[in-house]
Amino acid sequence: MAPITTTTFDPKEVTVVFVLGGPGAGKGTQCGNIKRDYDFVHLSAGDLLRDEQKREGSKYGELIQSYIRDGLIVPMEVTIALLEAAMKESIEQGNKGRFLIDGFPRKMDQAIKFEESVVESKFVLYFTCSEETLLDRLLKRGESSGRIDDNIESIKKRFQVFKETSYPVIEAFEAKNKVRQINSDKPIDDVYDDVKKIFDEALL
Ligand code: UP5
Ligand code: MG
Repeated sequence: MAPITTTTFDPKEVTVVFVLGGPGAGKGTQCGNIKRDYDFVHLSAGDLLRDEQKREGSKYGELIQSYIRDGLIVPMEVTIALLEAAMKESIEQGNKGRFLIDGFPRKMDQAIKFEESVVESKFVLYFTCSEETLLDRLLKRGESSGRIDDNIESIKKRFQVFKETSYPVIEAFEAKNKVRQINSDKPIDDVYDDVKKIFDEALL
């Protein structure tokens, strides 16, 4: 009898790497590098939420905007639906099914639900960085990003939510031996040298 698959995608066919780290750790920057060199599709949960927030007719626009401004985590149903739809669309377009999921999961319920219903992750790439550096980067980016959460009040809230709510997700994956940790408190190219070692070893 064929095994019963309960997830949307078969982990033998679809590879998911969760890319996690504090606000401004360099998740998006390094995903751009990995995508270029290792044939992955980069899906930033934050970007998907920002796009949905701007989409005309979205019933979640206001909700997303207020959650993001306060650094809070948008209810998982919204984020998981956006990620799953983006994954399906990418595969339909002929992509291989190799995904970097950036900035998600950042709450335990999201991690459990995604792995139970969408697909299990292969591993977690976790960028560590001092809060001082993160603050410098985000304030600098805030001069031109137009992001409603790149201001000191929102940044402080984002740091707090990361420590209280998102870090436990990393610890839970760590307990399963799935975390590959990289210090991102150094120049972009040096961080990427460490990233490459992990991806080369993972033989993806
Ligand atoms: N930079 C990057 N690397 C550098 C380096 N090594 N040296 C010097 N500078 C470096 O980088 C940030 C800035 O630093 C850039 O200017 C870059 O040039 C520079 P970036 O690569 O953008 O870092 P990243 O980790 O992606 O930072 P980001 O601000 O995107 O992280 P967040 O996790 O805060 O943002 P995200 O978009 O993931 O989420 C935003 C909000 O969306 C959340 O707060 C939450 O409200 C909501 N959200 C959910 O509710 N659910 C989700 O699942 C996801 C998001
Ligand atoms: Mg980002």
